[in-house]
Amino acid sequence: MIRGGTEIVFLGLGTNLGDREENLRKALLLTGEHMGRIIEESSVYETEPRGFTSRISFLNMAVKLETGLDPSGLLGKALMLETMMGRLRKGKGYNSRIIDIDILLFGNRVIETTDLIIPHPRLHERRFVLLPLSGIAADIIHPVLGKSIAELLKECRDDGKITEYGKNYL
Ligand code: PH2
Ligand code: MG
Ligand code: MG
Repeated sequence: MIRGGTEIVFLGLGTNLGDREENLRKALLLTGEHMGRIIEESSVYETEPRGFTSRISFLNMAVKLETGLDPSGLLGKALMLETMMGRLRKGKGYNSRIIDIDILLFGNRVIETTDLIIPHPRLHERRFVLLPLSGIAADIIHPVLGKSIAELLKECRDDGKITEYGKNYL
């Protein structure tokens, strides 16, 4: 617990292996059980893989969460849930994955440790993060860049293909 209080956190979820819809459903369930209370879910988007090559596109979404955990506790849970769902981490660089759970924003905190950087260091460069996030956090100000998520989306140069896959998806 952080000084007995709770914080609002935004998570990014991504999957491009196996039954992608089922993976998101399961991740949402586990997130609600282990990480905090889910307040809002974004639409789901189908997105072209960025930063590595794969024939299988991603499903990406963002989640608004209220948590009593501190950032390193929350990261520990995210990694635990990824492992519980069968994610294997291998080699360097990006690989296809059953589930990726990223902490995008943690209140307006700025954190830089060896294990954890918040806000997520590539958040503003990735349309597959900004587009879902803008649906539930358009007016939230990025605590380092000093711009809203909506502004960052407008300025984002990422031209990866994205289509809306489903609303109210659960
Ligand atoms: N995640 C990555 C690397 N590339 N591309 C898409 N479309 N969606 C992702 O979630 C994603 C990615 C690293 O976490
Ligand atoms: Mg990621
Ligand atoms: Mg990750």
